[in-house]
Amino acid sequence: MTTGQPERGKFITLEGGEGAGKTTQIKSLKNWLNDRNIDVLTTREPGGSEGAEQIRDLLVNGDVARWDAMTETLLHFAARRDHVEKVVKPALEAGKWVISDRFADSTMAYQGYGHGLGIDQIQTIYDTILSSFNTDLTIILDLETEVGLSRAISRSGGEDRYERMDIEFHQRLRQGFLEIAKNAPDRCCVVDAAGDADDVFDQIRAVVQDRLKV
Ligand code: Z5A
Repeated sequence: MTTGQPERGKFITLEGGEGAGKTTQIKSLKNWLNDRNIDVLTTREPGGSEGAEQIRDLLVNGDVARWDAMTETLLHFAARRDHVEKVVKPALEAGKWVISDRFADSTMAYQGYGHGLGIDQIQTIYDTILSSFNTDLTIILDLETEVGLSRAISRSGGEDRYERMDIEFHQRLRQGFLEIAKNAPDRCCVVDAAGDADDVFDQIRAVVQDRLKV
């Protein structure tokens, strides 16, 4: 007997430092999944829902020091709660696969490691806001900090609030992402993002095939 409910979709996130190539790779991954008859919603954080996009504006613009680490973390989680409840969960329940450009591992890396708030505080907030909800697969694009920053700045002109943070901050968050992957090997996979876009996509496709049995 069938219940008529579609099978829940998969939630994939791409993570990494500035200019790691997430946006570029998400386009290729969506096309590749569509070719396999998988319906895909692409989204991003901070943002992805109307309210979260408004909060994004507070986070990516303005003075580098405008928020302390805890306030910044709470703004990211407020945006995330709205995004998950209004966009991500309904799409997954409708059977779509959702690919998000950044998710909660960015908060752990940027605010937890980068700003030094620490793993335990971020995890406690995560558990309160999202309970057991998590990604099915998180791909972390790893790249030399300087290379990523120069890619990002050549595209955006260095206007973004986070791009203007100092190099040590960006180095801490790179190490943070590598530690996150080490602590959650079933959910996360690190991909070397130094090669050209096709080379990076070949690695991502292999991970998705292996982990999600596409
Ligand atoms: N943030 C946070 O602190 N806490 C959180 O919880 C969350 C986020 C969710 C959002 O900015 C900021 O919020 C983010 C962290 C913080 N920091 N910043 N900045 P965003 O979403 O606007 O920016 P981003 O996520 O860092 O994206 P990005 O800089 O646009 O990078 P990307 O999406 O990873 O890369 P891309 O756009 O695909 O590529 C960048 C350039 O490199 C572009 O010109 C490409 O053509 C080029 N590119 C891409 N791939 C390659 C390869 N393989 N070789 C050479 N060139 C390449």
